[in-house]
Amino acid sequence: FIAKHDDIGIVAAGFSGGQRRLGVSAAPSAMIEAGLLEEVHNDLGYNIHHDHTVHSYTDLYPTSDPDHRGMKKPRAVSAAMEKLSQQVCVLTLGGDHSVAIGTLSGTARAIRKRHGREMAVIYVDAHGDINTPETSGSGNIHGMPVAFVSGLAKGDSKDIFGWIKDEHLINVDKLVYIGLRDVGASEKKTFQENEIKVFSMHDVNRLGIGRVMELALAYIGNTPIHLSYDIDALDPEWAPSTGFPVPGGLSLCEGVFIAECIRDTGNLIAMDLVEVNPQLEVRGAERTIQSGFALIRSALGNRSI
Ligand code: NNH
Ligand code: MN
Ligand code: MN
Ligand code: MN
Repeated sequence: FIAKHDDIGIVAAGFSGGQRRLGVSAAPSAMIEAGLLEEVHNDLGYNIHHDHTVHSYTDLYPTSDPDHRGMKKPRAVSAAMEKLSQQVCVLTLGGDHSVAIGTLSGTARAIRKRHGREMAVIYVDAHGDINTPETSGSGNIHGMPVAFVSGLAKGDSKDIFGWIKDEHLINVDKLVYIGLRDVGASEKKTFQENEIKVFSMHDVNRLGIGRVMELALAYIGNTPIHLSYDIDALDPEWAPSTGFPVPGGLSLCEGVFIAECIRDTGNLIAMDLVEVNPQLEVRGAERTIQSGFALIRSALGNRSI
């Protein structure tokens, strides 16, 4: 997959409508200004396909978008993610994690069409992101992407996630979480009822990240992998500039190791990097941006030693 290719599509999905903090839409431009495209081209050696546009998808926002089943901005998020789903790219720079509705559905569909296969998803996050509109306390759709793309949450009309068809769905049997430490009671129930493979921070601390990756990759087997990386999986020490930081997270070293192990499988087909918020400058967003670079470099690059 990407490891054997020298072409890479990059989409800047500066979408922030899945939560209520401004600033997360500025992440792609902050990363590009910090030299991301040059690094991917010059240092990692890829041919970049990029439209030199930061998509905010605000042109797709409807004039009226009242809450629906508790969801905030349901039509705006739905329309934006329907569009992103059609863009199907190797690297997607978010934006908040609602962009995973677009990226996961788009990659799942493409892998079905091109290879007749179901893909695996490795979801690295402090949070479960598997609330349904009915179980969400916040109504923020960035806490629901996995529910929508796995079919656990159903859409309604076409303009409220009704565009998500079977061909877009991911299989929860091929889903692995790493880094969780802030999970709601109903999310926990969903994990148990659906026997979803979760490596929480407790598991990382108990087993060590080396063993966690062995188990995670053995569970998935030889399958194309979509890596959806929420920067808040990292400890706030390494990623302070994010909307919903949770203490007790992955060290940068552990976070990078996850990306390297996935890269080494040769099965990585797509990656999201989301929830960097350069406007939340706890200690200067530079640290968070550099951590994001390290994750991307490790997922896409070759071993330096
Ligand atoms: N679980 C909370 C919610 O559903 C928080 C989600 N926030 C995130 N997810 N940053 O990664 O609203
Ligand atoms: Mn080319
Ligand atoms: Mn998330
Ligand atoms: Mn998160």
